[in-house]
Amino acid sequence: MNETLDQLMQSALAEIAGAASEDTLQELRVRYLGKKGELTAVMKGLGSLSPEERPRMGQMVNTVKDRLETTLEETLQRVRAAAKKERLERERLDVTLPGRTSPLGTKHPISLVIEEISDIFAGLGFQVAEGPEVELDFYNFEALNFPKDHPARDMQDTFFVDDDILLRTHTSPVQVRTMLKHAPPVRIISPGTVYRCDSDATHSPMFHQIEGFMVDKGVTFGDLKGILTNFVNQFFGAGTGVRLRPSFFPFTEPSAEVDIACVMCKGQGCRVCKQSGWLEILGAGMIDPEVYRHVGYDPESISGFAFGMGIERVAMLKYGIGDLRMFFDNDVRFLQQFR
Ligand code: 2NL
Repeated sequence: MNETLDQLMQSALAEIAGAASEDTLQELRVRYLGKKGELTAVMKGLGSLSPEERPRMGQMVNTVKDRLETTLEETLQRVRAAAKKERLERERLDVTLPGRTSPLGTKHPISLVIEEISDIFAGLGFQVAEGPEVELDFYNFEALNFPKDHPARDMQDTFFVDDDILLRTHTSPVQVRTMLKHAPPVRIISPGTVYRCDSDATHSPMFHQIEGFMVDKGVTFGDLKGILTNFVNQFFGAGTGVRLRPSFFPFTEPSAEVDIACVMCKGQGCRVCKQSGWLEILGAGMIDPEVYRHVGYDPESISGFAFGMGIERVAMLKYGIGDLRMFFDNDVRFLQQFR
């Protein structure tokens, strides 16, 4: 055989034999058999040989080419098999191991309290209603008899989006929307997120509220007291003391603050109730005729009561949570305790 061709073949075979990876083999294929490869160059040189030499040399080149191709292919198979074997030994998979379940999250305590309160009022004939958190001034203030210069309308308390558009400061606008849509009798509670421009250890600019109202023929202050006492006894435990104190709200007349006997000391007096034995949890009252005027109800033929409470406050009392900020820190060690 031609000496240069033989040398070429020997060095190619040696290099192929020493290749340990697919990449190296690919590089060698290009180097010898590629378009600009060394053997390809020899093939291209055949044209310059004499007609007598050409067939013999051509045949030799082809033999070398076949040999290199076969060897490359065999080596490739071997390298691949070795790599696979190595991978299988390294990546052990025990198919008999139990599967990894994705950990289940927990409901947020605020959601749990909203659900529990909603369930209690559902049992008393109330339906749950929801509404937008970005509201019109009319539903949030005007229809609820808040005078134009009422301090709650001030920039200090309300997040305004525009002159007439704001983040609702309570869920009462849901009640207004309901009354505009449905004639009495109606019994609705509206839980949800509300916003006030206030932020310190005991105030979050985003918090939660649940409001409720009932309007029908002949609804009295006695119904208000009965419904709310029933709720308190279901939520805080049978026999929890309830007390009503006169108060004021723009949208109710008369109005009352509802206190419960302190859940910590059972009315004995402690730090939580500031030694009074009582905790304020609700505001309530008979719906003011001025509200009925805005929603087209006839105050001469119907009457009703409404109430509102802060979810964070009752959740803190029920679960003994000492700091409002716990609700919004998203610490799983806190959140996982509520199942
Ligand atoms: C509180 C007091 C209250 C209402 C909310 C209400 C809604 C309509 C008409 C009349 Cl549409 N009243 N809601 C009434 C009295 C009190 O909330 O301290 N909330 C945290």
